[in-house]
Amino acid sequence: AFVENLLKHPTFLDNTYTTKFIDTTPELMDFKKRRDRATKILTYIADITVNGHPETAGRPVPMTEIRDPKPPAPRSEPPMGTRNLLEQKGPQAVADWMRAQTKLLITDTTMRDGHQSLLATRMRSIDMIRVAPTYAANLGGLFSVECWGGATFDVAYRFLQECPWQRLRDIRAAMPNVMTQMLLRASNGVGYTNYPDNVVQGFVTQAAETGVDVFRVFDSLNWVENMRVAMDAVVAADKVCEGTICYTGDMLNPDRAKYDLKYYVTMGQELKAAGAHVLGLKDMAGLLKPAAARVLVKALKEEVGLPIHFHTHDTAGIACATILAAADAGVDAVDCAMDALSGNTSQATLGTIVEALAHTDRDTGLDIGAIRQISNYWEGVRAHYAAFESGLQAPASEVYLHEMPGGQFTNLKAQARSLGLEERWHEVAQTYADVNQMFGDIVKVTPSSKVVGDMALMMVAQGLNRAQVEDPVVEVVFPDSVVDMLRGNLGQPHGGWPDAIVQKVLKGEAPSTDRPGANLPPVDMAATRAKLAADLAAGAEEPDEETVDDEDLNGYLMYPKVFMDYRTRHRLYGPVRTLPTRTFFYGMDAGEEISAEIAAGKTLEIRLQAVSETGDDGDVKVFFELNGQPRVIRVPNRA
Ligand code: BTN
Ligand code: 3PY
Ligand code: ZN
Repeated sequence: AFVENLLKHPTFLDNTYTTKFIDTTPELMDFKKRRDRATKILTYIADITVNGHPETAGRPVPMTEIRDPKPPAPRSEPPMGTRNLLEQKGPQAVADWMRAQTKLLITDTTMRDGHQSLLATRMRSIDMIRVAPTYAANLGGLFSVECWGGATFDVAYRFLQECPWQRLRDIRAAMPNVMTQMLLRASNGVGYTNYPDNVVQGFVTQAAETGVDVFRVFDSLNWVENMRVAMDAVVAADKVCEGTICYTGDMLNPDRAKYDLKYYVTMGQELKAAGAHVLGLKDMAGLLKPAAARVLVKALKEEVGLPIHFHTHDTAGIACATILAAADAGVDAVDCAMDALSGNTSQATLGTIVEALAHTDRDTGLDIGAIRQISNYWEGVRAHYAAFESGLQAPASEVYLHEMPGGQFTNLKAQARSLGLEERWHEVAQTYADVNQMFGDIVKVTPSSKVVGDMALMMVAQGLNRAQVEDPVVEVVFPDSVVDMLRGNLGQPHGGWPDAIVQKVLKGEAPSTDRPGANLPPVDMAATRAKLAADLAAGAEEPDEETVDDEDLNGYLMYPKVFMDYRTRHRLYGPVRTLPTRTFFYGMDAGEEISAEIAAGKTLEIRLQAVSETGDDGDVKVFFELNGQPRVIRVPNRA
């Protein structure tokens, strides 16, 4: 009944893994524990085989003949790369080298923004870790691999039943020569709300320790004041601090003068003064047009004097053109996704940029053959995630109207569908634009983008227009996130919040204009750790289930409930992160055999023999062979 309740629980979708402790401490693994972990994994497979995975129910199914994707072989030992430079000479040397060399440097975003923007962030660690040695050997000339942060942290615990820290540690170990990169929402960490300063500092320190080399730090309202705590922590950890401008509006349009060239140059100078080694230019919605990119990049290069790293999305189909314009204007590094996970709301196509610049003075120096091989691997990986495809058919210039970030677009569309508003999507898009104007034309990126999205969905669902919402005599119940933002809890936008809407939403309550972290008391780390350990011990059946290391503590501080739910499920299902993706989402067929390396050198060979009819007690017996020995697992049929 416990399993049944858990699987029915809405947050089952947040699955996990966890036992770093066991995985990294083999001497603790006696025979009994090994058997227990195997039983847990078999229980998971049996349950999914009989009842299906709740996240894939009713969704498109991968082709039946789909094969486990095989990464291309590493061609050599990993060459020296950017990570070696960072280790030997530090972050300033990396920045100096960027400016001194002439290639267009490339970050591969496939393992973070690529799948966040195309596959609802659902890519599993095993699919990334397997190909990491090939990146190290065959694409050692990449500037960095973005593989952590943004929505991936939360989704790993919540939906994939995996520890995000372990993902990072494993990628780092498998790819020792290329810098890893993460997206950090400054004081919002990898969450949707401002955290106390010591939580942000602790998180950055841990991320640096576990394996992040480049931190792209942004604030969802472009408020530099609210970025300092995170940026200082990155600098203190001796990692590359990419202080980042979020691009919004339409810079060359005189009717959108709020975000003009001067605005961006001033912010770039503030970020430099705040300690950035590199200036990030983050066009999260794909709004920067080629002509504006030319002007903006040139001005930032000349007037800020930091190397520039440009990020954009292909939502309107123009990302390659914008990147080429930026390259012409002297941008130092750009983000692309491997071909098979590029385009639409994702990044520009990596192989295409490499080809476009070959034999020019910005030649990337990357091996197009190696890129094709790796992209073919990603094509095979993507096929396993058919359930999470958005069904987006084409790029669209409508992005210039609504300005939704690529990472939010398909998510908001899915939310609209679940509210029965799918047919009214274009109305949602227009309303999103109206809400933006109502809030004073703000930067929209996580978490401010979520607030605008909440408000827009609410208005369309309730048939309210902007004039009604702003009318002091019309009663409106605002979403909590809107109230929170206008109280000042995400910080201050350029030009402040419009008075009238603040008055109406806060009903006369005075908003705060302080940096939110200034009013949040520090978390007592020792007490929190003790409480977490005690809570975990309360339900533990084995000693390893009580362990709380620094990574766990930081996971818990970001997402207390998500973390605890993950651990509860881990207790039941064990290290399911080691299962092939097909098995994780669809279970096994009779006669099928898989292997799962549950710890270094400890591989389970699992064969599904047969599945019984449902018995009078409602249970199904699932017959396995585990390393040659017969095993039977009973699970309730809930179908
Ligand atoms: C953005 O707002 O810019 C990005 C939002 C990403 C949200 C991710 S998508 C999958 C997962 N499900 C959610 O409801 N949130 C995260
Ligand atoms: C995130 O914060 O997850 C983003 O991708 C913002 O663009
Ligand atoms: Zn992005």
